[in-house]
Amino acid sequence: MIIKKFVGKTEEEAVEAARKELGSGVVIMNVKEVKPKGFAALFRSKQTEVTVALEEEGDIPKPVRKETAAAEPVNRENPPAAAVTLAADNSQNNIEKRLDSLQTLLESRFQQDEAEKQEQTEAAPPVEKQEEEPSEEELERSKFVRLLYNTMLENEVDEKYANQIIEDLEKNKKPNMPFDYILANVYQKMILKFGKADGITAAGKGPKIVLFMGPTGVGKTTTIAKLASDFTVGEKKKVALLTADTYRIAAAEQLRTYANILEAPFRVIYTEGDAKQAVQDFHNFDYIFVDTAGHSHKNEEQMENMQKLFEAIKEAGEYQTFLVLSATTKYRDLVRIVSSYKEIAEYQLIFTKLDETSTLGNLLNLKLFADVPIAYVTCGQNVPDDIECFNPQKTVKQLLGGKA
Ligand SMILES: Nc1nc2c(ncn2[C@@H]2O[C@H](COP(=O)(O)OP(=O)(O)O)[C@@H](O)[C@H]2O)c(=O)[nH]1
Ligand SMILES: [Mg+2]
Repeated sequence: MIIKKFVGKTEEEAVEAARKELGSGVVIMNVKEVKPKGFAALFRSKQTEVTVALEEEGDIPKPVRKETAAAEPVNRENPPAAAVTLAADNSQNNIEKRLDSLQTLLESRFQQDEAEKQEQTEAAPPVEKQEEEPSEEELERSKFVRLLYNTMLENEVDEKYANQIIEDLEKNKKPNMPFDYILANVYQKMILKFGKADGITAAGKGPKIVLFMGPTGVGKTTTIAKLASDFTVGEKKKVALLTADTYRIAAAEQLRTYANILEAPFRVIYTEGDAKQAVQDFHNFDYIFVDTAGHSHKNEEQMENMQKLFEAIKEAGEYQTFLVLSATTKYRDLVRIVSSYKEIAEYQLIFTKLDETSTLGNLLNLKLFADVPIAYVTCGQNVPDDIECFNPQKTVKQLLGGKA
């Protein structure tokens, strides 16, 4: 694995520089703002430093790469999105920095576990020594891997996926693998597994119709309000809001209230004809967000109605679909929900209520089970603030025991 830092005026600029040099297969490991130090701080504004990794055959950095790295010119005065190559001999140090406090945190937990075990063994009778015992270092290493595995399980990553990640690691295992390298490897694999979502994108021509579906009470309407606010106030786009949730009067009123605040047009759609008409009427808008009734995925009639509505909208224009799920729902139920909605349309995921759970394993489980990317996450009831684009780096850190 190659790990390198790139600095640019913006995150995009730094990532672009990384892609240019290492190709599109790079995985973003960490993003942080860097302030120039000392005298330079007077003349240079803040920059963004992106740490990327690229997996290679054979993996562990070879001395050859160290030479190449050292030979690379680095303009220290003014690095223009420049690659600051990390020499292999101090990589341990750098990975530590890269994963912020994660490494330190894991190590302290590791030592804590060790101390507890020590107490237990002191009380236990001595075990007979076996021949060909693995070295002390190797034992420590497998304990470290075990700790990563257990941390994933504690965060409710499904055993099947946690096993896959560890098996992947074992395949690339080399003797004397440093702890940091193991950690970076697992971290990178998990980020890769999450992949990248497009989120809501602009239409080629005409409005982009964005449909939101999902079970009752997960936060569809609230999420639509957050996104609509972001697009109208933040990006100055024209957004129309429609609701097909005619099961509860209060549901339509809830979206109408948000529409009024945002000064966005609002309409209730009862039939497929209404949906087509609305798309025509708002043809000069940038986006049309459509709220739907949350109903049980077990109710076939309701699912059929939803399917008909979606068919009508698909014919009416360019569209995207999002399935809204709550991070607090049980894994088994989530599995059933994602499967039943797959019959209606292809979708990206939005996870709500991250603030109401301390374990995010379901995000990874569902991504891998449904093989669909996560676009947004919400973490509170406040409109419009409590929503963000899904950040795999942040989530993976949490899944490996880092702070939220
Ligand atoms: N804690 C928390 N509550 C949320 C979040 N998103 C929505 N809610 C709340 O969940 C409840 C149901 O939301 P609503 O948007 O009406 O859900 P819908 O039935 O799917 O449209 C409301 O009380 C929302 O304020 C979130 O990210 N965190
Ligand atoms: Mg609703």
